[in-house]
Amino acid sequence: MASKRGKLIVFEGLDRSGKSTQCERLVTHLRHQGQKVEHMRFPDRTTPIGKMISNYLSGQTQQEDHVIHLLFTANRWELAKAIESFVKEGTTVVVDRYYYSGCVYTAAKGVSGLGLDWCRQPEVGLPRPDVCIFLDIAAEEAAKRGGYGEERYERKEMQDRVRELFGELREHHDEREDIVVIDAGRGVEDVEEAIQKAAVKAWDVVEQSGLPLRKV
Ligand code: 2DT
Ligand code: MG
Repeated sequence: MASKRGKLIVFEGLDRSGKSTQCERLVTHLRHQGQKVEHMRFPDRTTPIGKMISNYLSGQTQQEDHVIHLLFTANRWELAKAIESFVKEGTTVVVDRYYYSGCVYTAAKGVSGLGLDWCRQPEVGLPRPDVCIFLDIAAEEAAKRGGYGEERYERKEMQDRVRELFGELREHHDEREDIVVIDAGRGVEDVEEAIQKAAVKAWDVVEQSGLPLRKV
């Protein structure tokens, strides 16, 4: 019998929506169940491209808007093969942010010609998540959780626009984005429970259908 493949699970949401906390909790939960799990995050600031992105986000360097968009995308492409290999060998990959952030954060800048559709093109062909868990919270609520940091994009107006665009991505491209919305304005345990349910559901679909890992 062919061994079961791993799953690709992505977390998305605004800054301070609880992504990192919930990613860690899900990883721990799955490992306790005896599953092999790899935890990744984008941007992955450890690669040479990731370092350029990190310097841009901290304000140390400037980048033209198309250029930084493509660097974020390239940062995913550098790890695409690794993700595919993990999934193939039976390891589940849990990812903190992915191409959805890539599309909406660039589009939220409002630069002419840099809409959601343009932004999504260079992502086409990346490993496609089995489920994207979107932690939904209003920007005001998120800001109450210790406030925003110093990085580029961590401003209320930008966050409001990002949330609207996540909504557009879901509504207009429902069938290709695999997004499940979770109300993240609740307590940590309630959110965690909702996430586990969503993960199990996506899981069952993959197991029962024998669906291979697809491409964006
Ligand atoms: P973190 O705060 O999660 O480190 O993210 N971003 C992220 C983009 O603009 N494009 C992308 O492709 C990704 C993955 C979101 C740092 C910031 O980078 C933004 C917040
Ligand atoms: Mg941040």
